[in-house]
Amino acid sequence: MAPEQWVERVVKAADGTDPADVPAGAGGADAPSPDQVARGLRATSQGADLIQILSPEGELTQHPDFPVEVTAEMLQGLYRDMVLVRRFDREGNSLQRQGQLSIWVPLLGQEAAQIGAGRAMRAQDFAFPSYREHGVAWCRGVDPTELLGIFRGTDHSGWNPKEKGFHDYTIVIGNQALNAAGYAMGQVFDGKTGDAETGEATICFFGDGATAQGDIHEGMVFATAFDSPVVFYCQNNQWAISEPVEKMARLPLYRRAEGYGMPGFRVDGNDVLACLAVTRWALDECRTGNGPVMIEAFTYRMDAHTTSDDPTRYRLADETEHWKLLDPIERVRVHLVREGLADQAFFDSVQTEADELAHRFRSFAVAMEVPHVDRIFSNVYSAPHAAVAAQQEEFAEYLSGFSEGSAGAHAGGGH
Ligand SMILES: Cc1ncc(C[n+]2csc(CCOP(=O)(O)OP(=O)(O)O)c2C)c(N)n1
Ligand SMILES: [Mg+2]
Repeated sequence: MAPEQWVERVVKAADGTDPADVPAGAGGADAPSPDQVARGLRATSQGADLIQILSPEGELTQHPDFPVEVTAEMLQGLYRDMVLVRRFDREGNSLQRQGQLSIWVPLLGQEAAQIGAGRAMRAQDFAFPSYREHGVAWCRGVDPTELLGIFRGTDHSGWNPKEKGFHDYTIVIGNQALNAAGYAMGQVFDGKTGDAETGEATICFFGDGATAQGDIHEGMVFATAFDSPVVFYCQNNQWAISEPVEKMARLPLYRRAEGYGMPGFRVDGNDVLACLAVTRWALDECRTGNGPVMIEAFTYRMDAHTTSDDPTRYRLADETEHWKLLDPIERVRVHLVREGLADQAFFDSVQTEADELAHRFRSFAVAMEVPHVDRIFSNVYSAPHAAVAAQQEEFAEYLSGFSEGSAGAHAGGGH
């Protein structure tokens, strides 16, 4: 079938009309062009299938399929989480600009998507992040200062993944889907699922761009084949560096779930309550043995991809301005104020706490010491290895070629 015919068929079918009943060429003068249809099919708009509980105006409505008990204390907690996470995220950006970090990966705009999912997890669950999940790290009890080693270039990690139920950051796009699928298969083999209270679940975080990677496909195939307890949580922030999601996906990403044989949902990624309710449901499905599940959190990356990126080169400011009106923190604040669930003293105390956290984050960063150059070779294998020893020797020789002083114990820094 020629592409134009296929497109025409889809338009008719979307109308509810049986394509067989439509005479060829009966589109009429108002019929959209093939190009318009292709654009309309793509994954850009929020769509009627978006699950939302707290609107951008701060109005709360329960969703029939994902009821969630909402208390003032809970909303205050989620607000505090998001404000604190945003505050140290902004500090990370500033530290990089001032030469204290090699790079920073901002989460601005994705606070609700991350805090909602992070707070839905139970202690026994395990998360596999990409590199932007500072909000999930926060929920897992990773101190923000523990994130700094990777971005200052002094460490490969900074926390104990096993202790936190939070894996190391993964820079290789999509790779964590394989780790997550494998880990979740292990949970099945070890009989860790089945109990609604004590059962374990895994959650895998990845971006819209990552869905184009083979690793995500393979992870989903294995997870469904082994009925594994893994939630595939895609933060569709609509950009993969400079590549817009509509270039690589014709349909909303969550609809791919059906092809693998698992349920898929599209949640308003700027609505912390919706993210919490849907992820909690999905994790519970997994822990009781009904996994896997896919969630697409539809959100927006409000800052650059990383501090190495300049988004003004490829997207218009009015797009970002539009998304500012959908700010994930503001809608919670508006709701708290309007419903009288928090007073000014509460907001002031969160602000003070945020400033203190930023100060602690900054002080920690600037005081970090450059590790001894030998450290890069020390954790490759648990036992000495001839190849690593040879590389270490070669590197030492290379460094000794520099002038006195620069090849000393602290060479290799340079922020
Ligand atoms: C296998 C692989 N290919 C390419 C890259 C370079 N890269 C880094 S981030 C990125 C875009 C990822 O976009 P998305 O999955 O939407 O996540 P986001 O950064 O938006 O959170 C790419 C292509 C990489 N890190 N790994
Ligand atoms: Mg993206």
